[in-house]
Amino acid sequence: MNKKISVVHVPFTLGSHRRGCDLGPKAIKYAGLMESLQRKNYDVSEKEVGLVQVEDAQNPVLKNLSSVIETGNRIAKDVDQVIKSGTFPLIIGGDHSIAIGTIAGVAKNYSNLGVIWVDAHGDLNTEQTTPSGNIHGMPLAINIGIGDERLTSIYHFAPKIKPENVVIIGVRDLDPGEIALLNEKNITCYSNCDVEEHGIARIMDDLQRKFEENGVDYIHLSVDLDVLEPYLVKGVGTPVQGGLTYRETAYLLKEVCKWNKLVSAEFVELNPLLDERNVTAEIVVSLINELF
Ligand code: NNH
Ligand code: MN
Ligand code: MN
Ligand code: MN
Repeated sequence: MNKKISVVHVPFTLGSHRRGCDLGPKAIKYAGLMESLQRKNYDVSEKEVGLVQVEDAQNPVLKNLSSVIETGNRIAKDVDQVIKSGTFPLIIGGDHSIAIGTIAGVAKNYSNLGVIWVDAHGDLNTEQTTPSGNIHGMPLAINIGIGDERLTSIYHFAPKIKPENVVIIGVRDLDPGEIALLNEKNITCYSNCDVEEHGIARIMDDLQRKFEENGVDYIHLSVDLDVLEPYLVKGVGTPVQGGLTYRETAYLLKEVCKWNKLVSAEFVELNPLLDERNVTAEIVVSLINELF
């Protein structure tokens, strides 16, 4: 693993219906992220992406579209630069709509990028299928090139990733349109029940083989904190029962790291306004320490 890490703060919240994800990066910082990485002798720096965050109700099926687009381009540019400087970007959200920008920035550098999407949700909605109009329910669809052209073309190229290089883990709340897209694109998906049935170790072995077969040498990891059991992560806006345990999540992170293919990672959807005594942020810091 690369010894130079840039912690990229992305305090964006307009992709979600609840306000508060903009406080996520500070909460994780105050939970001791920098110190814990420095203790392991990583050369860690920090930067904050300059965001545009102006609420608009113009489009009920693509809420706050202008801010998501402008912010996405800025994230992409910063993440791209971090990678080009030989540094590992560790992106701290922010709601999951920021992944439109992060993956754009990473994929600019790696044409056959693999993505591991760890989430209770599929994030495969479009403006036609969304039940909420919230763009944080759409980033995975957008990254495979499905959805409004103004979103899929962020950072001036599309698609960012191939559906066959995407895997979803821990999912347990899919909307009808998401199920249709999953099937149509034949996206590899392990639900919470699959984790129960096969165990996380076997699933990770299968994934390692899959990426090997697809010739994927570089992987981006996207962790939506709501993948964990709700009692562990109070500070998330859309909790769903039946999530991963801490131990399963830690195993997943450690295993991905062992493959030596990880080029970027993000942790999103922490909403400190919903948390108790910053405990969810402390869990994030522990999880990041499992990864590095
Ligand atoms: N599927 C729902 C929607 O599209 C909820 C998405 N919420 C998330 N996704 N937190 O990870 O609105
Ligand atoms: Mn998500
Ligand atoms: Mn989610
Ligand atoms: Mn193994």
